[in-house]
Amino acid sequence: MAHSTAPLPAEHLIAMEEEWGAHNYHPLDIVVERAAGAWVYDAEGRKYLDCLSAYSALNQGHCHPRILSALREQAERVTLTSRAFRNDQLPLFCQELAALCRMQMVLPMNTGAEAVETAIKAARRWGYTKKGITAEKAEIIVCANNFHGRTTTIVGFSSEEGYRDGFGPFTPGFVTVPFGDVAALEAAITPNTAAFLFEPIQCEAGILIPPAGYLQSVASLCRKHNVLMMADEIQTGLGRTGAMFACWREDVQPDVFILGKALSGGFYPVSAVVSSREVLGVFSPGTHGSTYGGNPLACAVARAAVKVVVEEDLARRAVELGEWMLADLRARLQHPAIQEIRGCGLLIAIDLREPARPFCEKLMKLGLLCKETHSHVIRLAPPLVISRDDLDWACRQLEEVFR
Ligand code: IF1
Repeated sequence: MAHSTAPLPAEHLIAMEEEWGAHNYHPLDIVVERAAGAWVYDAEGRKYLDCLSAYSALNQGHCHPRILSALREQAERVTLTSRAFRNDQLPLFCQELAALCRMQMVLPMNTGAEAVETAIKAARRWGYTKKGITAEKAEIIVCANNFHGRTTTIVGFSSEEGYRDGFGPFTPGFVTVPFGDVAALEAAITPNTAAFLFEPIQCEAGILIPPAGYLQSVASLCRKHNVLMMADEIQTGLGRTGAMFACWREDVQPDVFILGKALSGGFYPVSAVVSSREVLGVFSPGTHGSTYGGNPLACAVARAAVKVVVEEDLARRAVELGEWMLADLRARLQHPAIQEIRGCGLLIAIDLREPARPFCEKLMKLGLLCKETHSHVIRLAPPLVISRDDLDWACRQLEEVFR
């Protein structure tokens, strides 16, 4: 039994996970065994079109061959040095990512939440050392219905009770304003405000797209009051919304980009804070770090993942396929349960008047994987490498479910 014989049946694996794994998720009961591009396969040989893409971590598709070979090659040379020593991938990763973002400096971490935490630390230190905020008084403004991760500090400023309940006490220093409301933001700014942390499109909140001009107004407010504009583009960045970064759709360059997910194309957790020397320069040796952050394997994988986004022109694919899909769905789906269909690039929401989960379960049976968000929204975010034919097939399955 020590060697792989017959694979365990799906029900067995599910029971095992329920017994031995913590129950912090309620996944659909498909046990994925392998995947390629936009398709995933279970052990019984059934195939499913992935319209979630691990929440946009798989913009490049599953197991992209170029990223895979970068991973393989690097894994055979050196994977981890720790930052106690230098490695030959980190400088290239930093230079290439800074150039992509039109920024000056990169601070690599691993998960999205860690990058958000890093940006919070940078903003506070910048507030004290550059803006002159009184010690311990720095405030960071965040939006209602935000999603920035799961650490205690981050869930502390979540407005979702389910993310917070039982995890307090929380870190002070955060102020909440409604998303998309410029006047509320201006009213909340005080001399102690170090930064405004936001998602350009609120994904977990239900794919909420702010009013046109919002990001421009936020940028000028932040400039006027010397407040750092910190865009969490962990989910919206790297092509998803039809531009390299969602902020760029409004020609806005924030002070800080926070990146993760597709930065490594699904192979390995890589995140980063990308900003100016003025902001990231607040970190001196010993003031921040991570064992795995900036390791050579992560950097090699991320360099390849970013190259794929650029060279395969994934942002352009997201615009073209997204516009087509949105129009197609609006024309095809006429069902009383549907309140609105909206989207930006290949980030599309079907907003329902009733719970979305039963629809997601029906779609799974038809071979289409997606995930509800905020109970009433079906979120569609296929890999950006998906073909027009596969996308057309997805639309037809949706038509079937909303017949
Ligand atoms: C889960 C949600 C999505 C993010 C933004 C930071 C992070 C995330 C904008 C943290 C992470 C993930 C986490 C994952 C599910 C997923 C999610 F439904 F929970 F809200 F995508 F919409 N900023 N989002 O979207 O990044 O630390 O996870 O690497 O189950 O918590 P992370």
